[in-house]
Amino acid sequence: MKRFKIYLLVLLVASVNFYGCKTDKKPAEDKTLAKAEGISLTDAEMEHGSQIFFDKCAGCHGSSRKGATGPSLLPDGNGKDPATKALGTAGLRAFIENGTPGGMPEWKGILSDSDIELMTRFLQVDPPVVPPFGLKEMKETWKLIVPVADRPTKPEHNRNINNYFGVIMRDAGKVAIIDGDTKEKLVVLKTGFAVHILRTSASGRYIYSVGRDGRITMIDTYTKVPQIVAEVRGAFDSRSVEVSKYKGYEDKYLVFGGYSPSHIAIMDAQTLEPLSVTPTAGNACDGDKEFIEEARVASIVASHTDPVWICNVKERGMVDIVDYTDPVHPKIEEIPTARFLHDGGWDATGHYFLVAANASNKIVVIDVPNKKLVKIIETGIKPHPGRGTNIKNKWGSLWVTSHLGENKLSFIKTDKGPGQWTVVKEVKATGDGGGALFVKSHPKSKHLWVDRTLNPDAALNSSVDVFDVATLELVKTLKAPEGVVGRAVHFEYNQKGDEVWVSYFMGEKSAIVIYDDKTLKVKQIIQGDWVENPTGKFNVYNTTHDIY
Ligand code: DHE
Repeated sequence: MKRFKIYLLVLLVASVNFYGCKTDKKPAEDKTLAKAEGISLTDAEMEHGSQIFFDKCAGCHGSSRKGATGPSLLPDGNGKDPATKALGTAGLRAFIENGTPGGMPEWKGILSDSDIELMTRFLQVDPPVVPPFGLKEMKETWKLIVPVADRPTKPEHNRNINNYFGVIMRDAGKVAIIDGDTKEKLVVLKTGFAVHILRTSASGRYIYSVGRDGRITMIDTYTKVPQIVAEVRGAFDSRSVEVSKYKGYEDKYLVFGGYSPSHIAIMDAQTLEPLSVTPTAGNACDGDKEFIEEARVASIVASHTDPVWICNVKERGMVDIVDYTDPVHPKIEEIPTARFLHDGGWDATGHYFLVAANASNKIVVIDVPNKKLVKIIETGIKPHPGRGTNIKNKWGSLWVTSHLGENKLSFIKTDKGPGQWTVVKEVKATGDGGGALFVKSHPKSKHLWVDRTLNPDAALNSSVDVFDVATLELVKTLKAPEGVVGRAVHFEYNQKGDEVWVSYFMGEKSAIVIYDDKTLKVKQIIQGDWVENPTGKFNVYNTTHDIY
């Protein structure tokens, strides 16, 4: 039995009406009962169960429990996955406590016994309904803190913004801005519940964060100390945000991907004023005409060659090419691919986009300028590339993915010639099992880095492997340095491409460890009260120019 420890930490929000949606209302009185055969929940229990589900389960099972990377969890089943009523209280408890070999974490010891008992009942009654959240609701949450006219027209400092790093402190709901040249922490800003990713504007001036509360926060780096200049909530739950990068549209528009409700929202990138919302519900990609209401928007990338974003609609397996020339009425072309789309990135030319259909064990390749599906490639169990990474060696130009479900790095040839769009090489990392989340290299580097964050073996999840780009042989396994205790996750290079920053989270001594990419020696360890479970790190230059 796989023994994943803490996957998503306990983050309780005092009072909620829907998953993570804060209200000022007092907790509901315990009178209305949600009922199924022999099962009942008070309103307060329903609310608490919803919050636990949102924090810990919705990412894989879907907010409306219809299933995604994990199976559906509906009282009467969905014709494919078993009915939760049939699994019953004892069956559900066994799954929740022990996890599954398919990758579900083991929640015993993380959730209290009474919360596990509550979840066995919560999962046997109908899921709560997602209330509407459209343009009107979005506009009500919009806060323009510093109007454009009141912002500086040039930097108020002599620092190199291009080498700033935005670092997510997930559990604290904060983003730290660090000067990558001096390694000084410039500021730690409160950005919302469980921030997930950061992206930068095409000019590099603004950093945008998005979190699991659907909140987008816009940070200006021109001020002496970076500051929040606007905020908006795009949905109840989300994971992705991106900006317009095509010539003539720099710093103009922002796109937001809603998990719940599932939609694509476009905002003004200078102010975050919401401009339009397009729901993503629709038929699935595989032609069976199954209509999918919860069609969450997973990764989004911005094209440098056309005025479009590529938005990946997870449950439907649709790649949506969103033309933002008219942001109020965006033209969206859908390309049917494979379920369930998750994370991905550009090939080295910026012409092709590769995305993991993780539950189908596939990587989908899209020719973006021609809006065409090129190929669907079988790679391994649950590919999880992050944005992937591009390297070049005797096998050609290769885009790399790691896997969550098995110990495998797959190298897909992206340049023309024999073997294009096939896996030309596979390599194993140290030890057994999967659990890898991210890979990273840099055009100037001779190294390829991979983590094993969700591997149950503490020795593996706290270390990273470094491979030689030319030979694809393992160069070294780097253990967590002394004084650092946690799981290693996610990599980012500095602007020059000679340092690698690694986060250590979910342990007693969080840190950001900076390695010299040439010597693989530790250059600096960033720790302190403010370094709380760091996750993603985003260098302004690399994020703006999609260097990975
Ligand atoms: Fe992520 C990227 C969704 C769990 C850290 N994560 C993404 C993206 C998606 C996603 C759709 C791509 C965004 C893009 O490119 O536009 N992640 C999800 C989930 O649904 C999931 C499985 C469960 C959940 O409830 O969130 C999940 N992710 C995690 C984690 O547990 C991680 C390790 C820590 C955390 O934040 O909870 C984590 N995800 C990240 C990071 C990225 C990311 C650091 C950005 C990678 C990059 O280099 O761009």
